[in-house]
Amino acid sequence: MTQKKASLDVKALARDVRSGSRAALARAITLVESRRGDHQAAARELVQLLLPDTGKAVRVGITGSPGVGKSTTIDALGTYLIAQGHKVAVLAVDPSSARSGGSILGDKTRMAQLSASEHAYIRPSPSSGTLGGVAAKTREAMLLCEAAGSDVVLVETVGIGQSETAVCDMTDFFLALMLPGGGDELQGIKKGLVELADMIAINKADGDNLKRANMTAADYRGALHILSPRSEHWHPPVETYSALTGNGIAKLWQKILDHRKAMSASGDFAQRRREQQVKWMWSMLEQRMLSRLRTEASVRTRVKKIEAEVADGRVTPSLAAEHIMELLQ
Ligand SMILES: Nc1nc2c(ncn2[C@@H]2O[C@H](COP(=O)(O)OP(=O)(O)O)[C@@H](O)[C@H]2O)c(=O)[nH]1
Ligand SMILES: [Mg+2]
Repeated sequence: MTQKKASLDVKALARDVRSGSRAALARAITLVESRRGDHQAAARELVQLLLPDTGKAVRVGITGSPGVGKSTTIDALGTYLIAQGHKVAVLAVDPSSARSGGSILGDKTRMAQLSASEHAYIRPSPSSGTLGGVAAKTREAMLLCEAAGSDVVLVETVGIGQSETAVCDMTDFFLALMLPGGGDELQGIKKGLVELADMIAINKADGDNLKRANMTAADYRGALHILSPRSEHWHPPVETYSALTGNGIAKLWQKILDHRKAMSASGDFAQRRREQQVKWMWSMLEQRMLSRLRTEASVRTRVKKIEAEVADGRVTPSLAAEHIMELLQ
């Protein structure tokens, strides 16, 4: 067997991922992240093979401005969960990581405990450019982690609108972290973040911050009161905690479990997952179509020509769109 063939033995890779091999999981995610056409085809086959082994994890999205304590929280929560016998995967969606030269998860010193554990798997954001691309790869990485045995997946994102929506669309529970006081307590409301959140947690409720954290929590409770909740079966709670001392971490997890129970009982849980799957399909389709138009040499040349005709006013944009659709058939 040639080297190339061996490296694309998808069935063997699927088996190794299923067995819980970290090395296999890392290789599988690298395959999913690859832009090579043959790799992408193999990755699709791999994820399809592993699909029956996915879906059982608790998927939690975590957002918050830089410095709010996301990494510290993931370290504390992840460590707590591992002590309870869970296997935790940590992923990230950070489309800016290619430009900034480092993912939000790059700073592993803030996750020292967790990264030392054999029951945690931490993977930085893919740095492939567009948000759609990064999100798609993170979703597939999440499925691979589940197939490898992770029963909790934490997906971190930067506090930027579109990335937040993307992470919300791939998780069961969306957690928004905030700081005590400081005047930014209503930021999340202006940005519409609060509408996405299944819980608001005020971090750094320790030392001198304790009182301010409680006041901030009260402000959020008041604000949430006037917003209509996403589900009639769940009213997002506002909690305070400290990632540094670990105070309140167990309570956060309990809320996540309460939410899962309430959503499962009402049928909202299954409905959210179904909607996410379909949304995901459309976003993949959109991406593949755009990617064909932009990268497939023969198509690209003709698209460029049509584009020039539109620019010159020789062809109407709608007729041009029609011609481009024909190219895709
Ligand atoms: N006092 C206090 N500081 C915290 C807490 N959580 C995080 N920090 C500090 O806040 C800073 C930013 O934390 P980090 O986890 O890197 O934030 P991220 O940018 O959201 O990932 C670090 O100096 C942390 O030590 C907390 O619960 N209490
Ligand atoms: Mg961080």
